[in-house]
Amino acid sequence: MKTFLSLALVLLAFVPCFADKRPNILFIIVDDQSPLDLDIYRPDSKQETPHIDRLAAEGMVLDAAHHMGSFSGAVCTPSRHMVMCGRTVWHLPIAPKAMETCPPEVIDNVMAEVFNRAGYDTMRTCKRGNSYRGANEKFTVVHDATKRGGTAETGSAWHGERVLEYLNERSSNKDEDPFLIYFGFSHPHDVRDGTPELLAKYEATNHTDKNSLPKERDGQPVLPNNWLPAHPFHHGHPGLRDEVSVSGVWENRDPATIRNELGREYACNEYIDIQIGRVLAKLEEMGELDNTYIFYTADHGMAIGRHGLQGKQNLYEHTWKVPFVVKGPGIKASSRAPGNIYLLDVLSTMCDLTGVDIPETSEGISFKPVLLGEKEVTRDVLYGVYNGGTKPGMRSVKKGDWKLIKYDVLDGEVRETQLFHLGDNPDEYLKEHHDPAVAKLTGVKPQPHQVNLAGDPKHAEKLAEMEALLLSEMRRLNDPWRLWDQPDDGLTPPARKPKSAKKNKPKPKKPKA
Ligand SMILES: [Ca+2]
Ligand SMILES: [Ca+2]
Repeated sequence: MKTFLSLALVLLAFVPCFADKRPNILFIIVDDQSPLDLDIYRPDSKQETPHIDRLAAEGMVLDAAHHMGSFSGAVCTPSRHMVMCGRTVWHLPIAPKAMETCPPEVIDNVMAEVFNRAGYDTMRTCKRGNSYRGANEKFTVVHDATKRGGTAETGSAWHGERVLEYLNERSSNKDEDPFLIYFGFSHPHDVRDGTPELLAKYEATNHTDKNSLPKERDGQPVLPNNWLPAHPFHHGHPGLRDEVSVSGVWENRDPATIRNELGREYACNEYIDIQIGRVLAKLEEMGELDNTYIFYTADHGMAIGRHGLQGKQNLYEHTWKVPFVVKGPGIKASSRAPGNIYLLDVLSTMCDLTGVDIPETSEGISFKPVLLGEKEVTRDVLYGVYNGGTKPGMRSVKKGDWKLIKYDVLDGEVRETQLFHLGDNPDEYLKEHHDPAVAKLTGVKPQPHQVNLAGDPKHAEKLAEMEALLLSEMRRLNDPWRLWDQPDDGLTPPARKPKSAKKNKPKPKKPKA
């Protein structure tokens, strides 16, 4: 009897009272979406996403959320690793020098593992591939499949259904544990096959004929204001899939192709938004909506015609930045802050918001103080890299309104420096945007000062300051490369792995007997 009583007392001590029920987390991540497609970042966008707008109206929009970059053409892969483990780009378990820069215990401290240990129920649905498989498998319930079709079963509704199923099951089981749901989508990554109704709304077609151009129609999204018919110099990754072989775009950058492709993207975005709406309605019905932190983001941005580029392998704002919205307890409605965050800060922030210990392997900085309105930013300086093509690749650094991008590619053939004042030139206009033929198509005539300022003697001091800042970030973050005009720091860059190394490896000759 005595044992029974003490057991009952122990049990009672662990029954959570409703008042301090721990908050749930719904983490929504889409694949390949520029923040500039969305109304919340570009109010004149034709894009309609009422449920994302609702999250923004009831929560906070971050204006300077970035991914740290990639050493691979598949930018998704490092980006999704950073989300899962909170490590900086060169310290990831798949980084070129991971043996020296990443401890093996990272896998025991990835998002799902941390929250499983903390007593959360964890569930995930997302695309398959170009991801952190070991970390994905840690979710207790996993429904991964790549769904980029134009029907409910083959498109984004499939991911929505998995979350609804999971929530329905929890309701019928009266499961009271807090949950972490990783609600990932496969779209708007190409192929951007929208549903017929939404394609019709944005007047786009699922264009498949490489030998013709799609029709340009009035109701399509307009040409992006920083559109160019071609990038002014080679981006440094010859044969890059996203720039040459995406179905519907290929190497075309003409207005008809770009407007149609944006229409397709918008159709996919709105279909995602509909799924988000269904899940929000379910959470509301369950009485969980107000006790859930809801994150909305993408793994990286996307060019689709901006600066003459199509893919995700560049460091202009349209691609380096990600959309980022958070709604939840304590976050002021319709609030906004720059944040200066990276996707790799998500894990630390989730822990901080829910009172879970931040794992030591996470290098992210919690932006909870930003969400609660106590701070505007978590850091002053942001660093970015694209290094998936020829080496050392592209680097960027941003501080306040100033941003530097450098290109050192194609064995020294391209060595370029761009300096932008983002306050004066947020769309990063180059001199090519001033070409009357371009301005006629975009309807945008940039101001004379809206150019790359790197060659302007008036800004020589600022340029030197930003160059020094970039070098110090590269050193601080263990970037294993240096650019042509930087000291080599005695580094031995990682050995190049030619793309053909795996696929076309010649069969070893049989040793002669
Ligand atoms: Ca992606
Ligand atoms: Ca449970």
